[in-house]
Amino acid sequence: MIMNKKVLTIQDISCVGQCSLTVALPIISACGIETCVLPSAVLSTHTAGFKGFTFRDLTEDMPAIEKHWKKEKISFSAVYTGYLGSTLQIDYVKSIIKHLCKGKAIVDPAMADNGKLYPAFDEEYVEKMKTLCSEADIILPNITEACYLTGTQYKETYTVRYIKSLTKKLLDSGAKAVVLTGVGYTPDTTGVVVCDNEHFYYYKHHKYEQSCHGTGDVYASAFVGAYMNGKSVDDAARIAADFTVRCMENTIGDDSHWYGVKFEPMLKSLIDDLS
Ligand code: PXL
Repeated sequence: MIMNKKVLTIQDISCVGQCSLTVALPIISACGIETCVLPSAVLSTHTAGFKGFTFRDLTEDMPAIEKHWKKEKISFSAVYTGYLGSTLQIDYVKSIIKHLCKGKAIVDPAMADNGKLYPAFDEEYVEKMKTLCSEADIILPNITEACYLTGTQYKETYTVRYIKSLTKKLLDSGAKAVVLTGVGYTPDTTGVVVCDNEHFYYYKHHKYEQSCHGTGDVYASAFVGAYMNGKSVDDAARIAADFTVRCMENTIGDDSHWYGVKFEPMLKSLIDDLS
């Protein structure tokens, strides 16, 4: 019998803004992987730059959804979580992972960037996110999130030693592997660190002066797509980095597209990288 891989991704629907589910669903599907979704919340737009957005928290729906899936004997080859709607929701997400995930739990603790938490989150949420990360097989924080998760002071410039101590703290707290994004030691480079208790890998690439919103979600989704295609964590991290850079190159200079990256024309190049 053919067992197709099926990923469940749990994150919000920002109706407009090119992040979270509207990015994860097309990218993972383009990688040839069946993608099931559990929306954590529905927002009219994302929260970074738009004012007056609506926010409907879907926490209450989650236990009934899990119950129905259990009844239907539905399970997933992996669960990938992103921006979640509430602290209580994190408990429901853990239950879904425990009962319905047959493979890896991949957690993007999407909650902060550039030294600051996103508007919807507070310290209580950070504490709860720590517990989800400690149970994950792979976590994909940026440096800001890694600092919040480990109680480390955020720095804009840092040494290899600082990064190694950050990743060690994350591994010590329970995550089996860490993919740390946005790590650059010189002004014109950035990159990604992949490590577990046995190895440490660094992939460096060009850094653009302009940052683009939503690149964390594009990166994590491409990582999941590549990883579910059988790529190693290192290779998936590199493929996702190259894809994200191409998406940025396709977006920078288009000021009307300040809210997200134009990833769609780049999907073919991601598919080509998987072969
Ligand atoms: O890209 C992360 C993200 C996802 N979802 C929502 C957001 C953000 C970042 O600001 O606001 C709703």
